[in-house]
Amino acid sequence: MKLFRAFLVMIFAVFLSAGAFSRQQQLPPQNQNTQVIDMTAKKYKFTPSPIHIKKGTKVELRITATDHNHGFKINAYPDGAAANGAPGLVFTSPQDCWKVPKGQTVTIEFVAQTPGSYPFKCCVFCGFGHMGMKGELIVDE
Ligand SMILES: [Cu+2]
Repeated sequence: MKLFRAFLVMIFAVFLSAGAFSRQQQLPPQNQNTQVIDMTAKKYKFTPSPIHIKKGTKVELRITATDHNHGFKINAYPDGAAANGAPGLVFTSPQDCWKVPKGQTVTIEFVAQTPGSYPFKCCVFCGFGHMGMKGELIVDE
C-alpha cells in the first residue's frame, strides 16, 4: 500500500513537471525577430503591395479593412512550386480565407520559409472591382 502511494506521488510529480515543460514550450516566441506589417484593404487594392520579406522572418500581418468587408487569401506555396511539399509560408493557424470585416483589423501570423512569389487576393465579394483586388508577397533569399 505504501509502495502504491509512493508510486502515485511519483506519477503526479511526473505529470506536474510535464505540465510545466509544455507550458514553457507554448510561450510566445517574444524575441524571434517578428516583423509587423500593417496593411489596408480598400476597394480595390491592398496597400502596401508588393511586400518584400526576408526568408526565415516571422511575420505578423495586420490587415485593416477601411471601407468595406474584405477578405485575404494567399497561396502557401510559391508561384511555380508543386503544392505537395512543405508549404513556403507556415501559418500559425492556416485558413482558406481570412475575413476582414469593415473597420476591423485581422492579424495573420506566419513564418516566411521559402523564397518566391506568393500572390494574394480578396476573397469576400466587395464590388465590381473585387476580382482585380490582388497583391503579392515576395520572400527574398
Ligand atoms: Cu473583394
